[in-house]
Amino acid sequence: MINMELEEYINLSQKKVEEHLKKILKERSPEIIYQAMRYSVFAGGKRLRPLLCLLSYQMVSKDQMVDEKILDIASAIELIHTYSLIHDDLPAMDNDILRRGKPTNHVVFGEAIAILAGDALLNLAAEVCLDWILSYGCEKNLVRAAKYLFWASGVEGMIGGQVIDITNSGHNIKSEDLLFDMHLKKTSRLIQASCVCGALVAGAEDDIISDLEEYGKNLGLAFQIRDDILDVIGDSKKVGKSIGKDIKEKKNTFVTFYGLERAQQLVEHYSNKAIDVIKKYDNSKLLIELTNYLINREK
Ligand code: GRG
Repeated sequence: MINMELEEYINLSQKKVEEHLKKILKERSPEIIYQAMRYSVFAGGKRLRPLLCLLSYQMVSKDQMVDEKILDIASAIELIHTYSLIHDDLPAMDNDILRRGKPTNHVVFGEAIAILAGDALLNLAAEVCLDWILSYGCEKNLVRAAKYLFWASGVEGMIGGQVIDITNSGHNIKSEDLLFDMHLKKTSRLIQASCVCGALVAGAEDDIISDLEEYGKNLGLAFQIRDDILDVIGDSKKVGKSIGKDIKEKKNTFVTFYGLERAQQLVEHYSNKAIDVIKKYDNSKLLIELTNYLINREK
């Protein structure tokens, strides 16, 4: 069950992010590349990372409205997330034909255009961030936010996590540290960056930024573990995934490492850790509700 206030906030923020992404991604020429970029950006993603960015901003600024100042970086995060999914689905990586219940980018546009569409989204994210920084007179916190975002998406983050994943698929990871390192980089980093960017744009002090960073890191783990569980128990509900695919292909997931029961305990452990670090803040109610909603999701 989703709380009414959270549902309203999710609807409002999704609408704002959607409008902003449409402005950023107007169709130009060459048509095919804009079509490929728009196809995946508007394919029905949850917009979780922009939402976390907006809610973290709101926790610090106590501003109930969606401020224009946060929308550029929130949208840039979604562009980076989308690029990572397009590339992750490619034949050279996961070789998936469905994402969010629809044919993947390379199935529709061909491999070369899908690679370029991913690259173009990453470039566009950088351009959006730089224009944003310039339009606010190079405020230091905005520069810090953009730097954090690109650090989190790079080799110390998402790309590094993907490398660990690819180089270990086909055999079981034996080390708990490596399993966590992989998921902290691949999944948590961009989620924690969403929270840190929100806090930075709201002008938070360093201790609040660290708390939101810790929140995002633990939420990212809980979210990934729940995702791994849903891949096993929720296949009929989880759109666009084939049954037990990760297990068949010997992907290293929290479920293959720990089994279902322990994995579910870990979801609770890391979501509690996430909540514990932000519950002292007056305005953290919606972030806490979102955490509970995400870890109980069925798809
Ligand atoms: C190719 C550089 C590169 C990285 C790929 C993010 C990623 C790394 C791979 C995607 C596959 C995967 C299972 C990632 C774990 C994180 C995750 C559960 C992503 C899906 O995020 P959602 O559920 O997606 O927010 P939607 O569809 O709602 O946008």
